[in-house]
Amino acid sequence: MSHNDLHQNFIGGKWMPSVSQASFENRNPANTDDVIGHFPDSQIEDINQAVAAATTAFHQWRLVPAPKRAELIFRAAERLTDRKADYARAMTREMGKVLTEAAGDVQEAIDMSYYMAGEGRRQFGQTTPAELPNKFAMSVRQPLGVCGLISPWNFPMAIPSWKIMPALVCGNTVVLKPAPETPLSAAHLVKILEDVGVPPGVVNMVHGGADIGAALTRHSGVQVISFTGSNTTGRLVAQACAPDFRRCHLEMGGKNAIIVMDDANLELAIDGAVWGGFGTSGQRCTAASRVIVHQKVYKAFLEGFTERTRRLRVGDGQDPSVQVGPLVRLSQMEKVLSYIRIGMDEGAKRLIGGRRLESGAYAKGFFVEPTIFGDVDPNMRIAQEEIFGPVSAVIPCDDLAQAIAIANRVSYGLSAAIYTQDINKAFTAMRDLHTGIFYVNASTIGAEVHLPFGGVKATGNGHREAGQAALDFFSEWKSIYVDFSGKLQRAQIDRE
Ligand code: UN1
Repeated sequence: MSHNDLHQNFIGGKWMPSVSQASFENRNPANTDDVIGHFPDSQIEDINQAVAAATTAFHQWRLVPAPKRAELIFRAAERLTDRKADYARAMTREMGKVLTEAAGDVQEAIDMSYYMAGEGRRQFGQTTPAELPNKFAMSVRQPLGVCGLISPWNFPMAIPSWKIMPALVCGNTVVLKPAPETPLSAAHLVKILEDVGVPPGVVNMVHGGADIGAALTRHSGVQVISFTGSNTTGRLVAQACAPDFRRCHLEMGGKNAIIVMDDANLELAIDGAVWGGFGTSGQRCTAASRVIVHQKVYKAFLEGFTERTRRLRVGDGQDPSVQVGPLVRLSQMEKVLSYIRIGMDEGAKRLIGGRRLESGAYAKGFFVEPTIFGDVDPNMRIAQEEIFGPVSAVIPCDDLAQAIAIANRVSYGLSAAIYTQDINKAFTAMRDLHTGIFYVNASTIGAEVHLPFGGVKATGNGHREAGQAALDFFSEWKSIYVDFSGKLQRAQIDRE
């Protein structure tokens, strides 16, 4: 292993190995012979050190004026912009998503950084008349302390930025535990924050697996946890935070539906189903894994959808002509292939795809053909469970009411879309779909950073990230009363 291959944790402003001295490999999912580097396989002691550093740094950082904190974030946005192309290439190599999408992921981090830099001068509270004379009332945002941030592999730089930037601008310090599949992209973001002068201990990063993520969630020095990942892990995070009432944000699965009505612009709907279903190889929480199609256009839609999918180029995302990259790791590919078998066993009609690609250039990667199932019954497992791969389940419907009922009959509620030319149908669906995000004549993916991101039901626990909602999550309100009457005034009691 060459020295350059060996990456480190970032604790208290220093790059250092794990106390364990152990490391794990990061390999390219398009070609597993390609070793990207070795990252610390950290232990609880590393987490303890990072939390201690973040706790110390908090005493000063919380007193830095928010506009000054924001200036550092602004500079981070500028540097990310300068290095966007390099970071995108590195991300494609470790995560697999195609280059244009990796660049989009970096762009999302840039957008979030500029947005939160602006929020440095906009942490508005309320000022309001008090009910008693010569008394003043206002509310201010206060930081919470040390934030434990656990980020997934599917948006390796964007999602860490969604968590870090609002946490910092509000005056918190952070310990980031990035997904072990994509540690390099997280390290790039953290390095930028170091380079622009974020003080030591304000941002810390500890690499490793689920065990140290769990240690972070249990640490009594961590005031708040923000987690994006699976429902199984999310439940453990909530349980770890419950005993001492720590605030936790959970962003978990989705089973997002596109509804295609009989008056839809069918070409546009097909574009949306292809992009939403197979973009990022279906590895988005927001992926369109179900398409509910009015029976009047069902046949035409399926023909067009299948035809367009047949033309998708699968391969190494570093090749600019490729549209669908590999899955992130072996177990993810096996999970997707097992769902494809489940779909066939359940009697869904496989219209295209369904196999692993493993010959020639595909031999060393985790490639699965974009797969469409038709005539899917809404109760089938492939229509109910999150697959997180390039598998689309097409379900016929008779009318809007039935489409909405089918769309809602899943345990998740992240994103949904409708394709229609009828404004009445669009607004009815907008009102009645149980999701946190909704699109009209656009696919289920592509949320922008200045709006709240998150979902209802088993997708989340009522919090949102991004948008102004992120400030609400990463700060605590303090209501302040200043009595300048010079005498005892009793609220609710002194009425004259
Ligand atoms: C995710 O899949 O976890 O809306 C995030 C989108 C992206 C973010 C997805 N902007 O598809």
